[in-house]
Amino acid sequence: MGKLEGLEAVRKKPGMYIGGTDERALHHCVSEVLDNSVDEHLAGHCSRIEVNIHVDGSISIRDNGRGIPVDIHPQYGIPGVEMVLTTLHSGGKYGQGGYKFSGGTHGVGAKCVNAVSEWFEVEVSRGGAVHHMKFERGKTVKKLEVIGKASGTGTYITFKPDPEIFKETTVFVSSRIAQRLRELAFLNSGLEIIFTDERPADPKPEKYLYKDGVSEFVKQLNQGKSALHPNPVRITKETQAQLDDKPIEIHCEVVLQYNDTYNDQVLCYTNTIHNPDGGTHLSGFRSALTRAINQFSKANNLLKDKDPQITGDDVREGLAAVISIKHSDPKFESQTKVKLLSPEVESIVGSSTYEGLMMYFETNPGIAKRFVDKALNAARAREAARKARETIRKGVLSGGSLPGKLADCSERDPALTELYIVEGDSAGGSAKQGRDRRFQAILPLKGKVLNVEKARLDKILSNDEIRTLITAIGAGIGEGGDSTGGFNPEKVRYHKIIIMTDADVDGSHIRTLLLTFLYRQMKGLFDRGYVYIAQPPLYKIKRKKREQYVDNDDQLNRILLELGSEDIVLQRVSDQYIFDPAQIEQIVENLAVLEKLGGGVTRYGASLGEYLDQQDPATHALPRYVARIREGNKETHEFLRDEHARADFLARHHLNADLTEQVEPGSETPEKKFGPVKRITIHEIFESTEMAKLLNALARTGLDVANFTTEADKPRYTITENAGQKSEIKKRARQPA
Ligand code: 0RA
Repeated sequence: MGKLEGLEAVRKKPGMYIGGTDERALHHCVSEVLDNSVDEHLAGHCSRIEVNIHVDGSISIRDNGRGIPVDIHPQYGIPGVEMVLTTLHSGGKYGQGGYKFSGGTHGVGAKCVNAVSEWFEVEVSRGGAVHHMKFERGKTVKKLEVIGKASGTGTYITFKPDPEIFKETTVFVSSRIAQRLRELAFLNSGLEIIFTDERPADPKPEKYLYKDGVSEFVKQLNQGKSALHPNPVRITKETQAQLDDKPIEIHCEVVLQYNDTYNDQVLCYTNTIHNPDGGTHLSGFRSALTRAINQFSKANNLLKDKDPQITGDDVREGLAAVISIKHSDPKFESQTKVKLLSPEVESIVGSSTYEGLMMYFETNPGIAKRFVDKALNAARAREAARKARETIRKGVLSGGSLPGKLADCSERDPALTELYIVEGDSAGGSAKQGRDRRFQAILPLKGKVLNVEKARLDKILSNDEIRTLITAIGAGIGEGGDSTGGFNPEKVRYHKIIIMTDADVDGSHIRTLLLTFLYRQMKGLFDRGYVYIAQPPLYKIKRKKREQYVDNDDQLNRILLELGSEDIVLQRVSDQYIFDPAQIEQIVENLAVLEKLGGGVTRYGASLGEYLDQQDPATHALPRYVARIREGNKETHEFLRDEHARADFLARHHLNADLTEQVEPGSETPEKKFGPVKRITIHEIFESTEMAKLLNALARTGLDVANFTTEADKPRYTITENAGQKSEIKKRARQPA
């Protein structure tokens, strides 16, 4: 019997397994679990994925795939799901899940996430039963157990990232997750993805489902721009090949549509993983596109003698495209999969793109001619831009004078200096007054900066504001580095370039335009981390002599709490104990968080007060589930301590364990024919762990929330404000149901 390696290694070196401990890595965890569900879809077994962010910051991913195997592994004697989630033993029986295409992380992903989770819960519906397991920091705390009957199959995973690992943040960013889910829905046509962020007061589920997948993706890339032709061109091909005597399978899908801008946007994916640095699929596509357009223009005599040669850059102007390949054994440059290396892909994507395009051109010659015209236009403009850039470079680099509007600093070492780009002359004036002229330079820009997405380089370079900016930064523009006259980061005159626009809509527009320009023409600034955005404080709080600037709402709340508890005396009646201001602050803050988490209970119509009364005096745990029973307009609730209580409840009511809403069998029997049916839903209160922790923290500060309801008439605490007004607290205020 082989030895199984545990997950300690993942906790010790999270960087090696999940790529770090920052916000990116945090979201990467969601992708890892998600990828497994998507693999199930790619294998033809899953049509729906649901993702929910809960109020306590945990997240659930539910799919209707086959479910992780639960049978006992013959060699290791533990259930498949436990192997899959707790041991680094990859390959073998459950290693690849029998997938033809997979992100390649399969079998490593979910277990790493388990390792870095404060808790991790899995429910597998398989073979007619719902199985449950729970882990904490990668260790099994509840063995696999059947907790009810299943109506179908699937996997339901919930985890809460461990703050001991993710020290920077454990807060999921909704937009980030939504974007990835949307992307996945585009890349997997027919896969339905439902996303709900339950943290806002009124959560709204979002549904992503695209019948035409990648084509809809490209149409979306072109949203807000005018397309050169109504329908995207779509090319697909499925190939079998031999690689080192092993059969491999490659599917490729290429979709493109031109728009009226001058930039290109080509997104590359391998097995639904984004490859931001492209690779062999991208290079195959690019050369095929150039070849096809040149071939068509030659065959139809569309080039005049004085016309320049059409290059790859020219055919990419205004191009929106998505390349999505599925590969049974892809090779990437690194663990992060930013670039595809598999050499065989280049010719496969290249030849299918070329053949597909030539066929399309044959049947749509009018559109093909538009492609050629667009490319020719670009070629002519390229010439003009080259000349304009040359002039600028001469101005900037041959000691040309700095723009008059720039209030430069005296320090000459770029590492020590800052350039503030401000909006308009008036802001420029006050910035000049407030600056330290030794190392802070000010550049006021007038009005709207040109939208560089909508203009060609020659036009961009004729704009005064842009020229001023280029000269002030002093390092040229464009690709290719110094030798070819491109942007040279070594020549940048300030290592902090700070965009300081007004805090209004115009300001944010100008900031976007500036960032776009810098990104398009001086990308090296971003690679080196030289670009900053100044964020003025949101509020100023004044009280008596104190004055303070506040950056965000969290900070504002904290300060308001502090100020609010300053002149208050809170006294416990039983022993006359007087809480100190820091304690009051702590109590108020804990109560505020408790109320927020309480949304996880009240959203199901149950009362938070009654829920908190259920705290187990011995273990301090709060119930994990609530059953909501509705019969006509009558509604009752039953709190269920754990999955056993839930299993009992389900058995008592003859219900399945994996359906969200069901009618109690028998409640619609002939005898009761005319009465209303009993609809029952069971909800997991993911916030229970956090709420129990808060109750304990409150108890430690001396505020015993648990036994509030006894001796209801006697005051337990008194509050005296500085004005001498006294109030009494008897019972905990009830949350309206
Ligand atoms: C191992 C083997 C099989 C499926 C899975 C894992 C699996 C993992 C996850 C994670 C989230 N959702 C999932 N769905 C499936 C193959 C199962 C079979 O052959 O029946």
